[in-house]
Amino acid sequence: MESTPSRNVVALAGGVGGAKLAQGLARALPPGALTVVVNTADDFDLYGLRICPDLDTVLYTLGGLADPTQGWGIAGDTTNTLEGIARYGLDPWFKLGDRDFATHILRTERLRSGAPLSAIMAELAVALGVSARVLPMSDDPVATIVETAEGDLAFQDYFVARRQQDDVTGVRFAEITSARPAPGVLQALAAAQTIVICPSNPFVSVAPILAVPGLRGAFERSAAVKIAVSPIVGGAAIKGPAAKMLASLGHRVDAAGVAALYSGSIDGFVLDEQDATLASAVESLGMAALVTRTVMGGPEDRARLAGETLAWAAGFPARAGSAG
Ligand code: FO1
Repeated sequence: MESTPSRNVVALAGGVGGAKLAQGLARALPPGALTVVVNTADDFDLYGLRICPDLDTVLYTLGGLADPTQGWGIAGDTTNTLEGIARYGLDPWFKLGDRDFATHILRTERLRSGAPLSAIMAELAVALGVSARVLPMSDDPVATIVETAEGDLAFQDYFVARRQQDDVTGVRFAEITSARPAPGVLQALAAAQTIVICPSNPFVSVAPILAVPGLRGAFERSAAVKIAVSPIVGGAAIKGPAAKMLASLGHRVDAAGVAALYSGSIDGFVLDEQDATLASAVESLGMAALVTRTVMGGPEDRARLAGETLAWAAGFPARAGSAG
């Protein structure tokens, strides 16, 4: 895929859709141009280990290791450890593969020795041959709490154990007020010519990133052209509970409903060709609309969407103070 003129690009990502577009951006851009800022509010502790699903999904996808069917975990991984855990009578509800366990074991050991999460992820990225910069939104632990009629649920309890069946009445982020942006995040936003909000869940993947104190301000002050890619196609989420959350939280359940959440913060919104008739509704929110194929297949297709998005962004007028 041909490199685009954009030099510094920041992607805000969480979940499988975010990882896929991040991979496309990494392929479409020259080496060193991409920084991916990843949601860490899904992180949790299990079996004494620190699990960082979104960071690992981005890392494995960029490293070409991700399971192509699930989008998370490592392709071809075995489950001997979980089977061993099940023999002790525990329900292995969160599917951790054996090789994936290695990541959690080493990360946890390094965290206990006092290393910050951002430094650990940089080490893992080098080991996996990932050249894009993958930054956690924060080195400080933050936890998404999903508010439902059944009460407050820890994120992975809602997402995996209860299969996203509960109606979500609210979302909040525990410990967010004391979280600081990870080293490099604010600088990357300030230096970016383009910021891409990946097709990630706006409530539980993108919102926690922007809720880290100082991060939304840096995003809004950045002279970068800001583009979001819709995670909703034909009124349904490509993966996960985004559509159900839009409905239960009182928003319109389509790509324009997502665009409205970003209204006032972004310059452009990319929506799928199935949703072409929504382009004028998106434009009436005060942003430009690009209609293209957003449902991503393999790595080439991800690079195609990334290339189209970057080329479109490069055509927006430069802002005052822009480094680009
Ligand atoms: N998602 C599931 O739906 N079921 C799982 O058992 C599961 C295990 C898992 C293990 C490691 C990992 O990095 C991700 C995993 N995910 C699983 C995905 C994860 O829960 C979600 O993608 C994110 O937290 C949502 O952004």
